[in-house]
Amino acid sequence: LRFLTAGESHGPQLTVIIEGIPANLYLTGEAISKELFKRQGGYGRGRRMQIEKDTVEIMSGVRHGYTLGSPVTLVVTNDDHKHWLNIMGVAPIEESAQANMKRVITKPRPGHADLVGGMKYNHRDLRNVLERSSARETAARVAVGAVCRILLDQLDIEVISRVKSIGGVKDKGVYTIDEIKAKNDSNDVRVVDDAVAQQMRDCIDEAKKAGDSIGGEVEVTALNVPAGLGSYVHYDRKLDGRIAQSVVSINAFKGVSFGAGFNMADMPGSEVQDPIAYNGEGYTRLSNHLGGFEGGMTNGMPIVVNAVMKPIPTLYKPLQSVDIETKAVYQASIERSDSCAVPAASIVCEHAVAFELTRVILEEFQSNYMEQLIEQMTVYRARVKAF
Ligand code: EPS
Repeated sequence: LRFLTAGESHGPQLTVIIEGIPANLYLTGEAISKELFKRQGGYGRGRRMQIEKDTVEIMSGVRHGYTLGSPVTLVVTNDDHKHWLNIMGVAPIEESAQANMKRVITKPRPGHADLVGGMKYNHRDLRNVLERSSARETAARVAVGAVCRILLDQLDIEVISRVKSIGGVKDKGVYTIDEIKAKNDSNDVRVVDDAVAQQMRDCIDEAKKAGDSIGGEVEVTALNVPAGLGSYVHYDRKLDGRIAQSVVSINAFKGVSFGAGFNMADMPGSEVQDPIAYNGEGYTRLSNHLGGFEGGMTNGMPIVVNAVMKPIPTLYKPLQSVDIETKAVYQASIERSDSCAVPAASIVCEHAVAFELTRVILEEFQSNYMEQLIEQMTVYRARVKAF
């Protein structure tokens, strides 16, 4: 399974090609769009999300509702593009027109890809960098993950997410899977505890008033994943490593951990390792500090991924930078931004994990068509249970 995304933030559309989805998976644009809609929401998003109504059009690989086994092409239109027709035009422009080109960016934002991207690709207009480095691309990643979630659903594997902290306000509760499932979509910060949710909204309001932005921590859980996905035999087959790469590649994500994560540094080994037990349903662990991984392989327990998002670098509050034309120091000021995108980012993270799980499953099982994959998975699950 592999995918490519293309598209600039204010260009006409985002395009995704996914190659490797088995034939005979029931797939509709509406089901994918449902996930995109979740990503658009969340308290603290800026005005751009009021312009966009992200919906997916399937352009290839599906006939009469079922995948063909051929590449699936998805398109998400950028509704905002109509305001950027000249600025983001594809056709060459006259030199005289270039001089009048609006919204040329020569002032890089600290923390964004602007300056280094300009150096690397020799762009004097930093818009050429930020149009692609924008988190708009995460809509395409969610579209890919949504297809994967629909496939995983056929294998009774579920991926859920929640927000654990925003701007230092933490939901410290320890919840069962059912509690998380019942509550994670019930409020606009995607937090289980409603009282904490209100404190988070207040914190986002304060940041917005101060022209600042805030980050946070999200948790993704994958349920009913069979033991033995990934491998201990080589570094690039360790599934936790692959998930970590995928998660940290999401815009503004700076850290990832599994299960008890960084707390493990302070715990004795006897408290960290999860004791093994056997019940009629197969092998289990008496705790899940390791977040579902042993030796880079799934161990059959829920996969628990924690991830940290830094505050968005586009700030209303001035921060020092340097104009690349004049080299003069200036205080940046910006027109439009999200003050907090952590709730939306939890959706992106969930879909990044769904993609990596699907990818490894399609590597490990014969999967030309869904019936074959389901059959293979059923046999494998029975074998692992009886081991
Ligand atoms: C983003 C800036 C804002 C966000 C955007 C990411 O967009 P704009 O530059 O148009 O104001 O809304 O996020 C999305 C478009 C999205 O779909 O999430 C940035 O600079 O990264």
